[in-house]
Amino acid sequence: MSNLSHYFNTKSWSRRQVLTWGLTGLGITATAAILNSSFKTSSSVKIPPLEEQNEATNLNFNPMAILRDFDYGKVLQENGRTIRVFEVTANSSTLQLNSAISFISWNLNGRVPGPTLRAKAGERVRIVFHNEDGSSHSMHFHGTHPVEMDGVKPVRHGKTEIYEFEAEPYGVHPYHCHVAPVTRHISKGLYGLFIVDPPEGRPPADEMVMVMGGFDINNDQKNELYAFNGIPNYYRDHPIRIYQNQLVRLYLLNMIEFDPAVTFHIHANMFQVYRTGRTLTPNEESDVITMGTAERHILEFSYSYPGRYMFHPHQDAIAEMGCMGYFDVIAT
Ligand SMILES: [Cu+2]
Repeated sequence: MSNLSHYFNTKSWSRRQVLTWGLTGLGITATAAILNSSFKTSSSVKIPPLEEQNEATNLNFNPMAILRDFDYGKVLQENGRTIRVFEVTANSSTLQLNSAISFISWNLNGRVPGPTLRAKAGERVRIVFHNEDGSSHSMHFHGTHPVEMDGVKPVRHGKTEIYEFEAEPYGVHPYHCHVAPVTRHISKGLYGLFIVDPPEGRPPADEMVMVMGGFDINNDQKNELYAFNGIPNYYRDHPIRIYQNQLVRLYLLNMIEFDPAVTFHIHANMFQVYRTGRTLTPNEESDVITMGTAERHILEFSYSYPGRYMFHPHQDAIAEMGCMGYFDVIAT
């Protein structure tokens, strides 16, 4: 089974889900035909149970949940067209970055990075963006779209903006706030990934998302802390469990401001690189890849031997300031 099952498998409807979604409402006049909108893993892929990894935290969100959380939106039929609708809300919240440092983030749907929005190439997507934060923000998507949908116009507190366009081209695209100063709006947490799947899907894999971010704690235009998925050193302290000999597909984005480029490196293994997610066959193989800000790739790998393996940027100073994690490879 490929990723297409996420879009076409409608068996997953449950009465409860339909009721829940129906009550949520979108405030949009449409004939709501809610198709599959939740993440379903291919039956041939095994994922270690999240419960075992979900230790009590005082965080607003759990980076372990963010890792494999894909937002497929809600599918509406409107005037004979299929539209995938996403709801995104900007707000502020305090992140406990470590035991000593709390940081007022600007975020989307209460998390840093924002939700991983996912659609299939050619689908119409509608992003309903509510700004509940005191400052003006916007959502600017990479990928192709008309200028009206480019998301550079500030959306004021209390306002809603709708961005609607065809999801093209397939690949891995960042989105981020584009209100000046953009460095500040991004480094405070207003960014995320927009995955556009190729029509034919990709082979089954344990799919995960990592977004690299930096935090400028003291407004000196430099980062004092860094993180994969919002919380410094989270995956160092809570290794990501994966299974031996099972393909991992990592959607990786660098959204670190102030540092021109970083690398990403995995230990004791090589990965296949699909640059910008724009290919179905790998462009190259390596164990370290360089990304400027907003560069992103799909990396695929599997581990042959059980054990704990580090991953981190090979700018070791950045790794030592929070961008550090482990894969915990479970014997099968
Ligand atoms: Cu902003």
